[in-house]
Amino acid sequence: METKRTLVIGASGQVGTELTAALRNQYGVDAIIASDIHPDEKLQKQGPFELLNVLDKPRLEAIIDQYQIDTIYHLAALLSATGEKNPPLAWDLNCNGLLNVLNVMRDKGLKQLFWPSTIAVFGPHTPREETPQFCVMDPNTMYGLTKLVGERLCEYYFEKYGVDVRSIRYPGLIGWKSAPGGGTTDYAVHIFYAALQTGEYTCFLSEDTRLPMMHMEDAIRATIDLMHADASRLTIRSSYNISGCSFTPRELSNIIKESLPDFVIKYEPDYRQAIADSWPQSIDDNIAQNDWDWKPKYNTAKLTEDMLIHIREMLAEKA
Ligand code: AKB
Repeated sequence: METKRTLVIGASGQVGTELTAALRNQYGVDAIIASDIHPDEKLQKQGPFELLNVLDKPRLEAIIDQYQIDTIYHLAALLSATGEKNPPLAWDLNCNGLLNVLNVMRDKGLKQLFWPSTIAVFGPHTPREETPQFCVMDPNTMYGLTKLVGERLCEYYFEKYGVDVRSIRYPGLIGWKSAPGGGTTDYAVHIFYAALQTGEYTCFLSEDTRLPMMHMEDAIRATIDLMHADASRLTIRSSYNISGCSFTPRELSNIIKESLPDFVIKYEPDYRQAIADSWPQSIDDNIAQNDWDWKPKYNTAKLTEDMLIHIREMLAEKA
């Protein structure tokens, strides 16, 4: 029997770095082909790595043929803040990149695709608390609207062509192993480094901006569990709501202050405030709980403790 392998597109990003490592632990290094638009020395040393711009369909097809790929995790995207700086690129990468992957999945008969959506698919007329799976969706960022288009494409390719695509609406993701980039929720990672390194942080969102968040370990587990879930139980082929915890910058900084009493936070909201104000504050994930037994492990206090422990260790090792 031929060995089939998995391709991670966007493997150097915040999710890609941790997901690639988790998949390699589970399936072995050679079974997971990492790819990214930029060279990545660390990933290149760890195992198979290919340079790939997902907009280059012939190159995508060549990699799939070369490694006998049957499963793809397609993570490459422009996020909310960078998407507002370059809307045409966000459209091109997020929509045409996904279309390339979906067409290749269909035409080559590949087995499974994971593609992440986001809480940014919701908008100002969405119910903001305990946002349900199905409700008004009127995203007003280029990122949000490309992800909503993506969700509809995923469901269409599942219904029409039988592509086994699975997806999660990630909230803000918080981890210490990889850096976020270009998101509105990134403050919730930067704040920990600042608290430990300088003892002060200037937040680009206002103190009472409540957003749904999740520890990266929960997000990676959710992703892999959804890919392993029995297809007959899955009722959503657009993208699943999932919930971790929700907090405001003030609440997070108060928990940090319990460990670092001298920590000082200031607030200077910028253009990202309007983006955050259009998003939910908390998420109802009942369908994910029922369909594939989703349950988060981290609440805000546990997440804070874990971030402080690991970032303190990392900084000490570098010193
Ligand atoms: C962002 O802030 O853009 C992302 C997201 C919520 O999808 N972290």
